[in-house]
Amino acid sequence: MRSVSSTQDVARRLPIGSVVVADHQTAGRGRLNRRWEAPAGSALLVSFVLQTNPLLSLAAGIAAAEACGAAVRLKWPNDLLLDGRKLGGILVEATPDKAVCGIGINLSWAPAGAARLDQPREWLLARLRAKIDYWSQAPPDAVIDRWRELSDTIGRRVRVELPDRVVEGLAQDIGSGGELIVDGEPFVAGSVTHL
Ligand code: BT5
Repeated sequence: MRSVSSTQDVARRLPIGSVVVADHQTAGRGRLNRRWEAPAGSALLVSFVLQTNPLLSLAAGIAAAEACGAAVRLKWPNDLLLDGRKLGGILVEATPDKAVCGIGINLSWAPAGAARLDQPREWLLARLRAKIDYWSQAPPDAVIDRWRELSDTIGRRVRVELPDRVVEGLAQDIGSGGELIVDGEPFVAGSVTHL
């Protein structure tokens, strides 16, 4: 599609198995109503309609990192990093009967301080479709193990910002439900900064 409000809004009305790709979004979004910016034609902007799966956000991160190439790492919970800078992001919006998994990856443009991949969109989309098929159905243990391997967060000092407090400590691991464990305490949500 050429221009949509958000590929998430189009995908939400479609059945499981659908894939929506757009050149441009007038209201691309991240988590917590943050904006996702991309000039027309400069990025891969795609939403997959999938079965619900509690580890889908991590599984989609793995799929996107593998599709982009070996240099890409993952920052908990949902950022793709290239050379420590944000290359792309993942937004999972679930209803009881399906999950809409949105992925944005910078190709020919990136905001200041962010990264871009400089690869053709169709090449990346074909690789991503295959990886999403595989990882969205992979066993939970395999998802957690592969996420650990691709992680740039585990082993680092981090700051976790929650609505009511801020925690700093060592990101030790992720748990079996995908939660980030910082100094022994599990976090299921929050914004993480690598220190
Ligand atoms: C994300 O949110 O990283 C998830 C982004 C998902 C975007 C895709 S595009 C296809 C589908 N349709 C949509 O409407 N959304 C999905 P979050 O972790 O909340 O990060 C958002 C923050 O990243 C913003 O507040 C900016 O600081 C930053 N940002 C915005 N655009 C960016 C870009 N192109 N590259 C890097 N960082 C960006």
